[in-house]
Amino acid sequence: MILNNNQKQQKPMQVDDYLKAGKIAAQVRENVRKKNWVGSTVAEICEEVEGEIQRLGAKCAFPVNTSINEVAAHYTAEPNDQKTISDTDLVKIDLGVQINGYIADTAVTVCYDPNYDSLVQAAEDALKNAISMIKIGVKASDIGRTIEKTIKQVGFLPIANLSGHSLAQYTIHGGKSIPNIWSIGSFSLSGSVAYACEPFVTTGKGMGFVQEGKIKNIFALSSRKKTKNEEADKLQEYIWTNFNMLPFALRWIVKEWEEKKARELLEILIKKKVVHAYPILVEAGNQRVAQAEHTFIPTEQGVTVTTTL
Ligand SMILES: [Co+2]
Repeated sequence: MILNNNQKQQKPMQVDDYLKAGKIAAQVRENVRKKNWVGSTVAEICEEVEGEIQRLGAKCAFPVNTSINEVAAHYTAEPNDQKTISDTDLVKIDLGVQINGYIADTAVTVCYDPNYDSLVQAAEDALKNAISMIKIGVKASDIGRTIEKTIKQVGFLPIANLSGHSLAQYTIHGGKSIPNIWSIGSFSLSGSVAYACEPFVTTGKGMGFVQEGKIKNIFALSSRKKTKNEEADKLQEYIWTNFNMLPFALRWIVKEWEEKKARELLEILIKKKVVHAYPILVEAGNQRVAQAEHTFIPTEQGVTVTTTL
């Protein structure tokens, strides 16, 4: 998950909450990895995974992303979305857990076409090699170089315009990016910040970058102001109370508002620039994309990966 909602870190980080969120995220991710999702709808996947996060005592930091094949990121199920996983699909399931706004962001790619197992492996290897070089002071550009090298060595391409990111309380993108390629204008990792590293990999036939698609089904508050529409302001208040500035899905508001009404009110909030709608991100050459992701905090000796069991 990569959304930037322009919030800056306000408080010192709470390591305990990061660790608690990370454990829950890891547990849920490993259950996702083990399960066979063929025949499941994306609505079923999202609801099951989000339900498990809540049963384990945490909140979702964003709607579960179920991005299929050439869709790299930012697809979540519409209410009752009947899109179904087939026995040749590759699905990136990206999930976020938060405790008091401290976020664990992690992802796994499940793949039912053996021809693409190596693509998934390349994403996992790139993440592993990146994590193994991290400690306080390491340059983000050097992490990008390692990710790029790992992926290109096996004939695949990193997605150049998707990157990992710093996290902050109630903020998915804390302002610093961890690139998936070598890039200029770097910074050094701090021991008092949590980051997510998320290599995305496509085939040698891909373009190696993503473009915005037409579909938008993830939203987040971008400002807070009155709209002169009482119902829309009520929805705005509901979003702020329940999700803060974090992303949400239409699925999460149709419990309180009838779907047609919810869509209307959301449209008003988008027009008034109170809510931002995030488009899906699609590989520019329409090639399949695999992803792996962990959240971590750098230390003097190395790294604490919060999203491990
Ligand atoms: Co992320």
